[in-house]
This record gives sequence, C-alpha cells and structure tokens, in this order.
Amino acid sequence: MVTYEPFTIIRPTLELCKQRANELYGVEYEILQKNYIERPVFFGLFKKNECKIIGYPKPKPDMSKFATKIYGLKQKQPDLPEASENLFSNEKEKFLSLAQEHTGTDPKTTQILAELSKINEKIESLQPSAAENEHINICRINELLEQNDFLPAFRKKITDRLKKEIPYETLNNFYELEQQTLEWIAGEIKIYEQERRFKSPHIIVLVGPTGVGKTTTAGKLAALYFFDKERRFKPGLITIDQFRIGGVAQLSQYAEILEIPFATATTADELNLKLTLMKENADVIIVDTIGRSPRDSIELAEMKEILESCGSRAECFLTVSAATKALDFVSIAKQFEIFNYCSVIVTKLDETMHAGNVISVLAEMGKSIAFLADGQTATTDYLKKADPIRLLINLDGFEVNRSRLEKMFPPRNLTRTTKGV
Ligand SMILES: Nc1nc2c(ncn2[C@@H]2O[C@H](COP(=O)(O)OP(=O)(O)OP(=O)(O)O)[C@@H](O)[C@H]2O)c(=O)[nH]1
Ligand SMILES: [Mg+2]
Repeated sequence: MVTYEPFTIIRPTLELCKQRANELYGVEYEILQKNYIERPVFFGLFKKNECKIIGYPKPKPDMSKFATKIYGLKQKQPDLPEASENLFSNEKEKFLSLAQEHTGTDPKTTQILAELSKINEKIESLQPSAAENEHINICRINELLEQNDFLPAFRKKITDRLKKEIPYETLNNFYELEQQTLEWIAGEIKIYEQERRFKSPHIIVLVGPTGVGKTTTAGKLAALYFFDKERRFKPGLITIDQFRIGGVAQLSQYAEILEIPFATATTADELNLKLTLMKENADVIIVDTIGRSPRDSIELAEMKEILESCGSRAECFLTVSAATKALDFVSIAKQFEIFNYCSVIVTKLDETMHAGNVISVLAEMGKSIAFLADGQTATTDYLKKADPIRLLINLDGFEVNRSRLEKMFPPRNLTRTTKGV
C-alpha cells in the first residue's frame, strides 16, 4: 500500500542517502529537503559531516488507464514501475500530440493533461543531474568558489582536480578538501617580482579605470620607495590628470609632505620635458594617469600616445579595485592591454570579502599581481607586496589554515613601520 508518511535518511553523502531511499522506495519518492549536518561520534569527541534528506514515497499513477479511457489507445501501456523512463517519455509525446487536437474542446481533458504534465515534471526532476552525482563535499567547495566570484572555468579546474587527485576516503573530510583547494588556489597566483636594482631613473606608470585608487596608490608607492631602508630611493611624482577636480592637489600634497619633486603634464611633449627635468632629482618617477573607462577605446588610445614619452623601459601597472566583478575585471584587463602593463595592483581589498574574481581572472589571463592596497590613506601600511595568503584570507567562507599555507607560500610582506603621506 502506498503511504505518504515522510522519511528521513542520514548517510555520509547524498549519493548514499539516495541509494538507501532507492532500496526502500524504488524511484518513486520525492526529496523535500536536503542539508548537511554535523553529528557527534565517538562519545561526542569528534564531529562527522553527514547528509540528511527528508522525503516521501509517491503514489504510482496508472497512465494506461488515462490513455485508454480518453483517447481509446488500444495498446496496453506498460505499468510505470517496469517501464523505462524513455518509454514513458515516448508515450507522453504521443499523448500530448493527440491532446493538442482535443484541447479546448473538453475541460476535463485539459485538466487531466495539466495533471499529467505535473507528473512528468516531477519524474524529470527525479533524474539525477551531473551536479547531484558529485560528492557532496565537492559540491560544497564548488559553492564556496562560486560565492567568491571565481570564474566558471577556474571552478571547473579545481573540482576536476578534486575528483581526479583526491582519494575517495579523503573526499569525506571536508576540512582537508578545503585546505587542498586553498593550496591549489594559491598555486595559481602569480606574483610579480620587481627588480630591486633599477636603472636610474626608473619610471612607473599607473593606469586603470576611474576611481579605483590610482592617485592614492601613486602616493603609497612614493612613500614605500621613500621609506625603503635598504635602498635610499628618491621618488618623484608626475600626473597627466589635470581634469579631475582636486586630483592635482591630492598628488602634490603627497609630494609636499615627503618633500619630493612633483610635476604635471598634459601632452606627450610636456611629459617628455617634465621627465627629463625630474631625472635630476629623482631615481623612481611615478606617473599618475587619467581614470578611463575601459569601453572608451579612443580615450585609451589618446592616453597611450601621451605615455609613449615614458619609453619602453617604463613599468606600467594596471590598477583595479578588488570589488570589481569577475566579468568586468576580464574586460578591463583586456581593454587596458594596449598599455602593455607588466602586472596588476589590486586596490580596496579592505572593501570586499571576495578575492575569487582577482585570482581567477589573473590566472586565466596569465597575469601576475604586484601590490595589494587595502586602505584609504597613502601610508605604507596600506600597500603591500602581493602575497597569496593575503588574498586567501579574503576568501569568504573558507577556513584558512594559515600556518600550513605559510609553509608552502612563505609570507612576502615587506611592510615596515607605518609611514606615510
Ligand atoms: N577603502 C579603500 N579606499 C581606497 C583605496 N585606495 C583608494 N581609495 C579611495 O578611493 C577613492 C578614489 O581614490 P583615487 O586615488 O582618487 O582614485 P583614482 O583612480 O585616482 O580616481 P580617478 O583619478 O578619478 O580616476 C578615494 O576616496 C580613496 O581614498 C583602498 O585601497 N581602500
Ligand atoms: Mg586620480
């Protein structure tokens, strides 16, 4: 006898829960709820992650009865439990095409067809999707990656590796899977190695979209070089942005506090001249540029022409906010390629709890990361050499075992005592 009594099954994985439900009810059941629970085991000393499903067994509709009664289909339809799903769907197609001729004439027919369509939807939803066949912990890792705005191709790469490289027993250990995933993510982060010995004068150019923090970062970089204990750099600042209200004042103020040279330029010739003049007093010249929309290729090309004066030895950094969505990040990274940037500076890391966008876009484009900025003021405290672990701790929902990761990816942070402008 068919019963609607709900059932609860707890097993280590969703697959095992379904296996048990199949043993009990065949395919005729519906899962109402599935979630993951922690169960105390071994006198409550340990916790085990398990999957719990709540469902109910479904009654079996006699499809042949409907068919013969309404349309006079002579052939006896096989009983649903023995019929293959294909057979059912063939019959459904036949049934619906016949129904099209009758619809609208008989309200009873329309009602029965609506019921049949509902039954069909339920049966289709019972067919396991590729995602449902995955181990539950791989699904959880995938969800975490998605939550952190990792690009789909990156997520697939990680989950494929988990499936291929992790032994089945370890898949049940979510913490271990999480740490392994973090190690692989860290391994995908390419760090830019800046030359310690510059040929003087060294020119650094910051390009990027509007409002990402280029001017602030130019000030932070100037402070970073100024306070470098190993090498006593003499930084200088130039801006080609005279359009943004307050932009020139902002940068000249940084220069004034550090007592370093400052200049403005609007054309290629003027920039050439200012660079030549500044070479006398500065060995690292940081050039701040105009914030440009990545969609405006004409403006980008005009700015490129001005920046030609910096010469081919100049180090150009694309500056992007960490809060940029992954797909926007891709288009920015591509559009600014005309500047031939050597690496990326990521700003406003303090404003987001995601880092998957940054990590996966740069990995996909084969680009490195040079600096991470995480504060509004131009102090050395808020600009760090890029470090995989700093990005990993910005991942939402991941439990980062820092000491374990530091063994593989030693910290690179060269932050000194807080100094700034
Ligand atoms: N939270 C946070 N704010 C930042 C960071 N860097 C810059 N900002 C802030 O972002 C705002 C814009 O900074 P700017 O340096 O003027 O940005 P920009 O890219 O030069 O802007 P445009 O010249 O208009 O293109 C300012 O309020 C900065 O204080 C950072 O790392 N974290
Ligand atoms: Mg600016």
